[in-house]
Amino acid sequence: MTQKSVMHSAHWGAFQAKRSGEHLLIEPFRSDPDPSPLLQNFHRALNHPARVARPMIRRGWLENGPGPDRRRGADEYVTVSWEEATQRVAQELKRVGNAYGPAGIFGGSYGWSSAGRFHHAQSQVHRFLNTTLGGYVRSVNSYSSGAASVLLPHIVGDMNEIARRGVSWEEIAHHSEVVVAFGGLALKNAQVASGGLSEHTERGFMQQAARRGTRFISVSPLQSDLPEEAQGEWLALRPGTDAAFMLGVLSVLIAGGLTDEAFLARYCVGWPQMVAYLCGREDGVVRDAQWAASICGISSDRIAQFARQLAGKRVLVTVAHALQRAEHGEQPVWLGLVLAAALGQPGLPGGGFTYALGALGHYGKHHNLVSFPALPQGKNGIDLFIPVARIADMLLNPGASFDYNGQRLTYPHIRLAYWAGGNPFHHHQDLARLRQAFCQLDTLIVHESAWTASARHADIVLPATMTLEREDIGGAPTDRHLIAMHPVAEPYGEARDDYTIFRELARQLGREEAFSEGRDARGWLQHLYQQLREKLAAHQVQTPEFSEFWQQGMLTLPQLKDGGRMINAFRANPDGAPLPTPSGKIEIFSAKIASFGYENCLGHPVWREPQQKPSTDYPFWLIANQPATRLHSQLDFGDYSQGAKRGGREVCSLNRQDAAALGIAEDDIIELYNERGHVLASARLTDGLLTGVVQLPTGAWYDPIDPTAARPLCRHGNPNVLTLDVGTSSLAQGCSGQITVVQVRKYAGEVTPVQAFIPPHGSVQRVSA
Ligand code: PGD
Repeated sequence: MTQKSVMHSAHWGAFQAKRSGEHLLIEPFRSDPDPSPLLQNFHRALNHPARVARPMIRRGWLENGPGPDRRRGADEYVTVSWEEATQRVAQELKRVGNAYGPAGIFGGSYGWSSAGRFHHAQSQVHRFLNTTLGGYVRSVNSYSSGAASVLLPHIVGDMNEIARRGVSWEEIAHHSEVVVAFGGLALKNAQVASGGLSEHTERGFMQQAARRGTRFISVSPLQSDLPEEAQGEWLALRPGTDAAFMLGVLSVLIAGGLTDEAFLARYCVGWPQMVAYLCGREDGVVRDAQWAASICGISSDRIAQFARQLAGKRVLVTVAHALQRAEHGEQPVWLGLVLAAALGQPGLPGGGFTYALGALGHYGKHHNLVSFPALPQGKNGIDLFIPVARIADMLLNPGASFDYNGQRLTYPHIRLAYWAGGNPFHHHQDLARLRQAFCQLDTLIVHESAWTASARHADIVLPATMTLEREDIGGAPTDRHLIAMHPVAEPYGEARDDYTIFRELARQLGREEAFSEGRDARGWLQHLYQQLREKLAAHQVQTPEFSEFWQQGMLTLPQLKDGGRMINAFRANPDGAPLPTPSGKIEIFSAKIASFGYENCLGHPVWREPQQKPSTDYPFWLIANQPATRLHSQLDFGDYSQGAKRGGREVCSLNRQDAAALGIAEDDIIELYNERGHVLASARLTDGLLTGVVQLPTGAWYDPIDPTAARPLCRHGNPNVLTLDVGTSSLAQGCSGQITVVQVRKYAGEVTPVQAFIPPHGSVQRVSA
């Protein structure tokens, strides 16, 4: 293994890396103006004791064979050879495949995995199951944008088109007068982008816009959602009440004659129905500023002032992922679009509606001229799917029917789940319920590089390499740099890359040629790169041979200057170049959605009170948002993530006044609890959030004292112990884990150290690389 510094890439940045003893020395990519501190999480990751070193099988599964088992999550592991592990996996796949067909196998395998186009774990799982077993039950949509990705095509167009090509950061810097960011524009979110992000430019664009005079207004319960660079205003509202606030704002605009009626008549359908709802003609309830104030906690005067200042300005409205990751999460996204339309802004440079600006480093950027070819997935022989966040419902209720986007679907009976590149015990809600769900399976197989809680619930754990231990090509559709990802270290212990694991399994299933097409990993990289060259050559763009690219470490790709393309084209044409909606216009009222007859998602946007709201027993809102010190749960054992913990525990922010009333001081260990469980965290007192609100980020590895408890206690600080596992609505069935309600107290029980990073009992503790 070379000791010279080589190029590499992660979801949070490109970099040069080289080994120095047990450490990794990292230099951020030279063209990155604002590299992410998340790179520090790599420093000591390669040989961390939390790595999975050898194939492991859960003792209960090994001794009793496949079948539902309540010991999952609380059992010992037995080390086995790769030969035995792959034989057992192949045998079990054959058994399930023969007995139940692909309908018995869940291969959704949700998760962000790692950067690298070829070794992308989810793509590898899908290709493997399609080419060897004829398919699998899949999942659709994401935990990020479950509600928006289903809603937006009905009312304006494809979510990715809106988010990535809606309005560019350059346009904002040059044209926007007001940017209203529901859920803010926190830079911690824009520092990551799936596939890689070689240049972090959001901070610079925000500074540039603010200098020119753009007013940024963040509407959020958390002050930290608006970076200082934006020099903006914080409008603090109660969690989950943005829809009510927006309805109040619309009422003020209507009452003041400040709506753009010509735009609404020409480019939208359904404004009259919206007005009828606001004015009380629909159901007798007038949704004016006073009505909104009583729900969202912002005074009616402030709502009115806010509305009036927007009129006549170039206004951009953006709604963060977080708002739609909640019960009725479709509503604030829809209303954000309606607000932009009422102001007549969609399609004007730097104005209108954009979805989730700043939520990922992809958004508000330009697309590459051509995309990097994806690993072909093969053909899935069955068409059975679930909305991704309904996994526990599916496993607990086989045969039950459910609603989704106008369809009545049935949960299949899953016997085997295959996971690589995701951590359900990070991403899913109500973890005690998720454990029960996984206990129903005959077999759970997980490929992991570290002992995450998901690995600890698996029957068979196969050790996967990290990207740093293999070669790949890093790239993303909105990143102009293609990175040759050189390996920095030998694989840890006996770890293998997912492709090598699947190729061996395919061989044992008699399908190696179908899976591999005769290529090794390098052969695939050359093949995919060659396809890219051909795509570019069709546009008269010449590129170097693979060997030259590999040696140079990087290739700059041509990009399209495509901000706002779809919406701009739509507005440029007086007849409205049709949008991809049923009417060809912005749908303030959707006849299609209305035809589904869902009480929890009507034909136009509304305010619906969530079932979770503060009560005497659970008086605090808990915001469980994205962490600032790691990507989701990845490398939670890394230096940067660990450096922000206190006593090894995650930090929970609460308002000083609430803390005083509860007798809680800075650094106290506090307990957050509700009907689903208990979580410990270290208290941080602040004035930067509303009273009645506490905030605990996601991503601390689940560390239950008793994993089998009905209401487990996580001593590390994983908020998904507490969140409710319920879909956003019958329309999208998205994840609603952003907000829940809890009680908070100073922890009075026995304090034991966090054990999340110690491998489970019976497994090998450490292997030198
Ligand atoms: P990660 O921590 O990124 O979380 O959920 P996701 O499952 O994506 O997990 C990826 C896992 O893949 C890691 O454990 C990593 O070790 C493993 N891995 C990485 N590379 C490889 C590889 O090459 N091979 C294999 N086999 N494994 C690999 C994220 C999800 O959480 C998302 S996207 C969102 S937006 C949601 N956010 C929230 C939220 O805001 N609030 C709550 N309450 N809950 C959420 N859950 C969701």
